[in-house]
Amino acid sequence: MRVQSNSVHGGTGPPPLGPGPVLFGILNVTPDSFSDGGEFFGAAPAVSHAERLLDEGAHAIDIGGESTRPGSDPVSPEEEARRVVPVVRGILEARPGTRISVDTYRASTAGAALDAGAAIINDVTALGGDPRMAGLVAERRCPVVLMHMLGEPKTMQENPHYDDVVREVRDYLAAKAEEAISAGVDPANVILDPGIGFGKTMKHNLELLDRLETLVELGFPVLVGTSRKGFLGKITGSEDPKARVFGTVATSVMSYERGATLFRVHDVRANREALEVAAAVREV
Ligand code: HH2
Repeated sequence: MRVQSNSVHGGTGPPPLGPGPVLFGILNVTPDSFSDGGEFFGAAPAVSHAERLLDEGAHAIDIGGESTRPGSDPVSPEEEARRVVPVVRGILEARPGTRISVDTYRASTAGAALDAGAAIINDVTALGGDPRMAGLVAERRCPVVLMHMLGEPKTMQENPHYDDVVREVRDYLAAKAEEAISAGVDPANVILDPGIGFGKTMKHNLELLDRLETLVELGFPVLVGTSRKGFLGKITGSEDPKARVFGTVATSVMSYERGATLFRVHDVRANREALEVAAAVREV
């Protein structure tokens, strides 16, 4: 079977939820992202990489103009929009109808990207980074990813502490979903994300993955972003992020088993094929 195909390439509209797993291909237009910084910096290389991700089977492209790797510094809002908006336009010119998500916590960047044709906002601050963001996504009626993060990227990996990471992340996401809905966001447009690696030790990441059902039970679609992240390298010994594809695939499949339906990945083909197999098994 093919991983779902309906409702995904429409460009705009409701969240890309399929009968099967949905893949967001990662496109970082930054000089400093942890695994691919500088590679797709500039509109032309970024657009051709997006085309490659689509050819590999991505259902949406998630464009980020600011690295959120541990220790990273923010860029100015103007610089972020300058990086992202031409890439949104370029992808839609090359592949009209592509579903584009923009990884930003700034309403100005989000608004400019939506004007250029983006369809989804991926906010790693769960609408907490900019007081205008909730109103914007409510008004534009677009799907929004609400991600959990403890602290901020500059310092988030300095000794993160939880009494019960799964309970605290679940309570945080439930509260953020409620806040978004109170601000006018359609509940059907809310997607939740545990924020793997964002203010979490390896044990925290593993506990969240192991008990992902607890987040799925909140009743919103769950997106998981483990792709090439450091905790995988700690387990397998793969220091080069690009060599962490097998570990990433393992987490995608087990997250799917626990009810996640959206996967933010660099290596689209590997994750797509593994998830197609997992979906076929489920359908037997
Ligand atoms: N992870 C990263 C960035 N954005 N968004 C969501 N919703 N979930 C994630 O897990 C997530 C995210 C970090 O990965 P990457 O984009 O590859 O690196 P960088 O932040 O260095 O650009």
